[in-house]
Amino acid sequence: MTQNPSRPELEEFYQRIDGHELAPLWEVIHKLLARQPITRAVPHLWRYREVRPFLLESGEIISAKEAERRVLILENPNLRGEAKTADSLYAGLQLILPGEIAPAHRHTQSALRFIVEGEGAYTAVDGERAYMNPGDLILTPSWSWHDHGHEGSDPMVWLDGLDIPQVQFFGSTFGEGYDADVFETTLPPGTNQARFGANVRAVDDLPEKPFSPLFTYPFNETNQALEKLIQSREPNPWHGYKMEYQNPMNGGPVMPTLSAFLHGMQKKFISRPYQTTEHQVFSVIRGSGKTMVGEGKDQIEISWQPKDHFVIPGWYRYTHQAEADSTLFSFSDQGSQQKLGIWREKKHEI
Ligand code: 1HN
Repeated sequence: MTQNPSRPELEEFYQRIDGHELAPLWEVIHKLLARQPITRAVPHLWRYREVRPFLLESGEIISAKEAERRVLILENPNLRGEAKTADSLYAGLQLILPGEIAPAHRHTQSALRFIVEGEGAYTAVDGERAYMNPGDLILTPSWSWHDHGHEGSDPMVWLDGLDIPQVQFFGSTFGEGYDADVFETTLPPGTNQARFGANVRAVDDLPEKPFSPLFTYPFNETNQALEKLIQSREPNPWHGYKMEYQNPMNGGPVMPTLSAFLHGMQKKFISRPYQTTEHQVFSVIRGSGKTMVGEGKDQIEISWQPKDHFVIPGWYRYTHQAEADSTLFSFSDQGSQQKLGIWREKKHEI
């Protein structure tokens, strides 16, 4: 038996096993046991003042119905062509114009919408419309029927967050269209909010699915919760004020694969450096600031304004610096990673 084999000996062996669909682990094991998580995505900022004109132009080129969904994907610079914003997350900005509809369909991917501008459009989830306003969060869990319509008078834009790469990983990507463009309305608007958003529950409504049964989280409520939190205590050194949108059934993330958060940072707040294995996409609601991502010569500065969007891939060290009183929304795969037991964070002291 030969120990310390020469390269040609190894290559000759690899060639012989190659035809049998076998490969040597020892050539790749270092990549599988990397000292740091290897994300393919890189941090990136999409400035709304640059994206918005293209979004409006897309409205002249194609209708929402023809497009199925008229969306510009926020595609990670290092994952072009893959419809990914981070390794595990998809994000896009969707435009709907007055009078348009986006037809009913359902799919295995779960989605959330965070409203960026406009009013008068609705998302219908399993037969109930949720009329949307800026800052509202709307959920369309896996396999729920959903369509969008717009009864207002100005363009409406929202951020779509989906778990597309996660579902793709399992090879479970599929969906179907509905026979009609619009799913029948069976419940009046506000029913879901009243039934599941008031901290009371019908005694025979036990959790059936691992999704929040509440599909609308209006900004006037979540923002008030954040404001009251800010008035009631000191900020968390790493997060400022950070609240998670919860599934009222169990206090957990809104959907198994997607977690959603609201962040408040007061003027001049600087967060201590933080790392987490989850991937995060941010939507700026108000204020302005900088997020420094990475370390040393690789550090990049993400300078954000309202309606800007940015991504921080997993394990990048970052710190937020608020220049004005600021409110941000984010979504991530935290819940998904926690269920798999792989989520970690590192809180740096300075
Ligand atoms: C989808 O259903 C929507 O319903 C948006 O608005 C984006 C991206 C990929 C697959 C399905 C929507 C989507 C999507």
